[in-house]
Amino acid sequence: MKRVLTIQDISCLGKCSLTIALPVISALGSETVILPTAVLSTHTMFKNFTCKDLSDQIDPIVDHWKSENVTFDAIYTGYLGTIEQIDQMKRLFKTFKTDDNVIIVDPVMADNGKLYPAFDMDYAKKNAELCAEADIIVPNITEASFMTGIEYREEYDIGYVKELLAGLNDLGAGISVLTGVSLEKGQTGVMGYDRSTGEYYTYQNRRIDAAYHGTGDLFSSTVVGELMKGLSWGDAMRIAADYTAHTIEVTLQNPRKPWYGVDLEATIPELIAMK
Ligand code: PXL
Repeated sequence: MKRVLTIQDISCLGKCSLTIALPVISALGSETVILPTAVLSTHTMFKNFTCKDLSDQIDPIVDHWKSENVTFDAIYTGYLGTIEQIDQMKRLFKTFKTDDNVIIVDPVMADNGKLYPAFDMDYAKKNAELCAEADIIVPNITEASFMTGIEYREEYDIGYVKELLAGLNDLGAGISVLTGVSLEKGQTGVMGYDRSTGEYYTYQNRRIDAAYHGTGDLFSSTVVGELMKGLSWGDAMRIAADYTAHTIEVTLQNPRKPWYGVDLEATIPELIAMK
């Protein structure tokens, strides 16, 4: 069985970060090891959330695992809280990176042209440094624009997407995947660039007119789980995009849908069967 380490916050209520990564990656058949970076009462789209930073636990936990000779087939980082934590991730990567394992960085910090409440431009620049050390990065267009310094646009063509991918490639990651890329009206999906082959990958599916929190985490966690099953990165992206869209649709059909996240519990059985 593959072993995945995922490092993100625990938002106790809200369905994002670890409360998505843990069920999804486990359901896809990998042992999922978690390193919580903070405990929040809810995700940061609620008002008055509490937050206990766990930075002081990260290095001792890494040291303990090292002393136990623990190894990981994948290391996947999502929402991190501070610049210091990004430095801690760099140390963690150095400790656990091997020739065979894969580092996936989702530089969670922004969407729809805006940084999330906790972050500023220094944080965005620091995230760009972390992306440089990854095998695969999965920013959305907003995050890519903050990290590359390329202007954020709501209306764009494939030329703009390629410009962003070139900027991401310059950061240094192996495979850069942009999420939330809409190349045709009514469609949305991903476009990626693989530095080792010079090839682009594009996948579009139907665009659903609803924005839910945590769907980026759902996408990335699915990619990680599918990669661990041995799928190519292109197939992993396709399944993750389809699964995310389907879960949003199922959530919209729930008359008692919560505003703060998608009903992944309803769709996990289907995810397991997706090919
Ligand atoms: O889904 C990304 C995410 C993860 N964790 C926390 C968040 C967010 C987005 O706002 O607030 C705490």
